[in-house]
Amino acid sequence: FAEKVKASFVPAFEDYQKVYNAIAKALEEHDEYDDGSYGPVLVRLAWHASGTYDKDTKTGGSNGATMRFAPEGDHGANAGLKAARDFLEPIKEANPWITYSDLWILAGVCAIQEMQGPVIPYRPGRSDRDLSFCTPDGRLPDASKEQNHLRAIFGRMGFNDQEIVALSGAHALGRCHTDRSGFEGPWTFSPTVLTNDYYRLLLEEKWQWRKWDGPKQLQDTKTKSLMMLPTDLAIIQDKKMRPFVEKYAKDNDAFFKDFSAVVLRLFELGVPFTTGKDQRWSFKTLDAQTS
Ligand code: DDH
Repeated sequence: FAEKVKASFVPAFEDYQKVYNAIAKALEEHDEYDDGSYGPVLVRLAWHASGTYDKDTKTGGSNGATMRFAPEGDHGANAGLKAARDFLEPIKEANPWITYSDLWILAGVCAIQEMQGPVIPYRPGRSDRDLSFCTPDGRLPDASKEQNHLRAIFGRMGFNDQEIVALSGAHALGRCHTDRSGFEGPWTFSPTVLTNDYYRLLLEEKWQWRKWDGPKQLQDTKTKSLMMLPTDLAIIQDKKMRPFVEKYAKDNDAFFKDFSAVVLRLFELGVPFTTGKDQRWSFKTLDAQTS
């Protein structure tokens, strides 16, 4: 009988749109956090859940939500992401049918769209797995390194130079926290709105190494309020990557198009979908539903 009850509820697009709306409303309600939004940290949660993927062993990726467990939750790269997981807990409780792994990715999609980014098509199909599926530490990028490290890390996920640059534009959002990564400050003046400002500022501002006790990071000479990581600098120093930075700095539409395509791929790495690529959904933003 229990099996029958379970089988009788097959969530459809409308059910996921409802969860999307619940996340979007919670984002609006909790504007006391950080720069006024949990959006950036939700995007980072979805990225760190996905970015553990290894194409050779087909391990890691967003299927499993294994960051719920130590050791993965305690990996240095994941410091601070408990804030994002806790933010989503009431939504999981109200919608117990959705898996954590589908919920985290839906939250990433929702946060990007609600922060005025492009639509990220989505399909469910991730299942939660136990701690034996936790990935080893060291699969996510180290911000103190340079382009060869980026190529090794993102190449392992299956991404090329253009895709590394397109993904990096997410740093228009959010900030670094000294009690998380050790770095400090935002990359842009509007850290809760997705724009191509990350690329524009990277090229147009003058950057110098910050004089402080913390880890090596850059600051803009004009306002000294913005930051760049060594890995951010690497994408303009690299001859092959820099043209993509220039392209996205000039053309926000091109950035949005490529960002949507590459984030979609990132969020689907390693997921054994039973539905086809033609069955992805596009959620409506809260604004689009009320106007
Ligand atoms: Fe990132 N990122 N990221 N990042 N990231 C940090 C914050 C945020 C690197 C290091 C850091 C991506 C790529 C890279 C976001 C999204 C994405 C912080 C600061 C560090 C350090 C954490 C803290 O102190 O709270 C490095 C290195 C790379 C790389 O090598 C390319 C990608 C691909 C994404 C993505 O989403 C597609 C977001 C959003 C944040 C802001 C989080 C927050 O709490 O605010």
